[in-house]
Amino acid sequence: MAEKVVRKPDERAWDAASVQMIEKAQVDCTDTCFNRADAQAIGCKFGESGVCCRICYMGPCRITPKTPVGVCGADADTIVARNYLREVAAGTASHSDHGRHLVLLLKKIGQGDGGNYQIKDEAALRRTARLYGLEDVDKTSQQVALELANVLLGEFTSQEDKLRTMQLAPLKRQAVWKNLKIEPEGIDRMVVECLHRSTMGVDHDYRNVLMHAFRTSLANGWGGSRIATLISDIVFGTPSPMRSRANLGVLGAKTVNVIVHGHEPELSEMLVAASGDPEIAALAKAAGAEGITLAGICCTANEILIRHGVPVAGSFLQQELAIITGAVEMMITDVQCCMPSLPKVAKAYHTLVVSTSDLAKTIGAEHQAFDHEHAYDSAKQLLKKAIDNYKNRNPAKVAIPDVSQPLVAGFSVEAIKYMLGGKYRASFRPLNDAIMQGRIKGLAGIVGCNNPKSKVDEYINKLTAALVAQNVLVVKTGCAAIASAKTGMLTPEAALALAGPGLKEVCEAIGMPPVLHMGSCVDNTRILEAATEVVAEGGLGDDLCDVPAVGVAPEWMSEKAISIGCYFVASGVDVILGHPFRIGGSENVTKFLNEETQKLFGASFHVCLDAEAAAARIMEILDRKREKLGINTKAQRKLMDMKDRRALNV
Ligand code: XCC
Ligand code: SF4
Repeated sequence: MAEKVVRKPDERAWDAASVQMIEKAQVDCTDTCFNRADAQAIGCKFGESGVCCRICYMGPCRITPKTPVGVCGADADTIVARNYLREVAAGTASHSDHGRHLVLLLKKIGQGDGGNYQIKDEAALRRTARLYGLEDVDKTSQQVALELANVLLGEFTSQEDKLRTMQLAPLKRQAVWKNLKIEPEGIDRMVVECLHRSTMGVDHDYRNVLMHAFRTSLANGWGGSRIATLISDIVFGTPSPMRSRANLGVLGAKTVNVIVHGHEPELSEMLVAASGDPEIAALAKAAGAEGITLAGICCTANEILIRHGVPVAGSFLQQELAIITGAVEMMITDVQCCMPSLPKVAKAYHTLVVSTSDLAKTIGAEHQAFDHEHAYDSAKQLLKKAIDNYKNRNPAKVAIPDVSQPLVAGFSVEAIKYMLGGKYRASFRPLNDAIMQGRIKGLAGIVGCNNPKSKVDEYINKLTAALVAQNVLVVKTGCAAIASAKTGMLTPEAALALAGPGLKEVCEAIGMPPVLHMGSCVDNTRILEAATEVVAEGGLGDDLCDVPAVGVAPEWMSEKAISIGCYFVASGVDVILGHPFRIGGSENVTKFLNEETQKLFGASFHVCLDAEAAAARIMEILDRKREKLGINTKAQRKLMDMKDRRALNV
C-alpha cells in the first residue's frame, strides 16, 4: 500500500501568512483541509479516472479490464462523458443561479421594491438595456431596470428561443456555434437537459454528450455568468482600479474583525455600507475595540475589493486559516466554496460562523437568513452581533500574521478602455497595436481556485512571473487573482520590475500594471468581453480563436472551473489545466477534449502539470496565433530578442 505522506507547513503554501497559520493549527490541534487532504491522499482510482458510474441502481458499476462495460452495457467512453457532463451542469448551475438572484434583485428595484438597493451605475443600466435591444429613451431608470430584468429572466426560462446574450459574441463565433448546433436555449433548460441526457439509458454517444457539455457551458459564460456581471455592475457599480491590501495581516489586532465569504455580492455590499455607519463605529468603541475591520475571502472578497477597495483576508484555502488567527469575531457565509468544516474550526476559537442563504446551511453555523427587504438593518444586526463577540476573543489564542501586500484591482473592461484610450476616446486600439507590434506577445487569463493537493499558489505565481517576463499581459480573476495580490504582483511597481521590456514599455506609457485583477469568477466573462473588444477593434482577426490569448486554470478544484474551461474552449480560447479532468479512463473522451475540439472550436484543453511546462505551451500557442495573423515578422522577432536579451543582461 502506498505510504501516507504528511507534508510540512512550508510545503503546503507559498505565502508566509498561510504557513504560519498551518503551523498554528498544528499547535492548536485544529483540523484543516491541509491535513485532511493528506488523509484522503490515496484516492479512488476509479473515481479519479471517471469510470465509476452510480447513475442507476443496477450499479454502481466500474470499468476494469475484466469488466469493460457496466450492467447496462455502458462503456468507459459513455460513463466518463456522462460524469463530465454532470460536472459541467453543476458548475453552470452555480454561476447561473448566482446570476438569477441578481436578476430577481434588479426586478425588485424595477418594481420599486428594492429596499436599500438602487441602481448605482445608470449608464451601465442603459448601455446593457441597449445591448439587449431595449429602447431606453424617455424611460426612467426604474422602468428600464424592470424591462431589462424581464428580458434577462427569459434567458433562464426560454424553451425555444436561443440565448440573446450570445449575440454579444463576435459574429463569426456565433456562426461556429450555429453550425455545430450548440447555441443554447434557456439556461435552466440546458442544465435540466444535462441531467436528462446523463440518466440511465439516454445519451450514450460520448461526442454527443460532450457537445451538450459545451452548449451548457456557453449558457454559463455567455449567459448566467455574463448576466451576473452585468447586473452587479448596474446595481453595485462598474469597477475601476483602486488600491487595497491582501492577506491575513489585514485583520486588526484591536478591531472587531468580520469576514465575508462566499460569492453573491448582495449581502456583502450592505455590510460594506453598514460597517461605515457611525452607530456601528460607536458600538465597536464602546466594546473596547478601535473599530470594525471588514475583509473578504474567496469571490465575495473580489466583489467588494473591486468596487470598494475592501481588503482581502485571503483566498479559498485561507478560510479556515483566517479563523485560526483567533482574531475573527464573525465569518459570514453565503453560497459556494464555504467549507462545511468552518463551524468545527471555529469551535476552538471564539468565531461565530453565520450562514445567510437559505440554500446553504451548515450544521454548527448559526443561520440568519438575509432579509433583502431590510438589507441594511440586517447587515447592521450582524455587525452588532460581531461586536458583541469581541469580548470573547481569547488573547492567548490570537496570532495574526504580520503579512499583507498592497494591490491595485478593479479592471473592468470599461476601466481598461479608459485606461488605454483616455476618457474621451476610450478604446482598445493601443492594446491591439501593442500586440500587433509584438511589444505584447498576447494575453493570458489566469483564473480559478487553489487545491490543497498542491502547494497553494506556487503554480499560479510561478506561471504569472514567467509570462509577464515574456511580455504576456496577464488578466486575472478568482482565487488566482488573490494569489497574485498576496505576492505584491498587483502593484504596478512590483509587477513592472518583472515585466519583459516590451510589456513594460506599454504598461509604463499607459500607466497600467502588467497583471490586471478583473474580479470574481463570474467575472471571467469580462475576459471574454475584453477579447471580444480586441476582435472588434480590428487587426487581430475576426474571431476569438484568432486572438493571441489563452486561459489557464492552474490549481482548480471546483466544478465551476470545469464549466468555465468549457466555455473558454467553445469560445475559441485554448485552456491550460494544471491537472487533468477525471476523464483518464476514456482515451476517446480525452482525445476529444484535448485534440478534436481544435477542429470544432479552434481551441482545446491542454494539461500541463507544472508552471514551466505551462509557460512553454502558452508561448507556443501565442506564437502560433501570431504566425497565423502574420504579425510575427522576422524583424519584429529579432527586435524582441535583442530587447529581451538586453533586459536580461546577456
Ligand atoms: Fe471558489 Fe470563487 Fe475557485 Fe476561488 S476561484 S475556489 S470557485 S472562490 Ni472562483
Ligand atoms: Fe451501471 Fe449502467 Fe447503471 Fe451506470 S447506468 S450504474 S453503468 S447499469
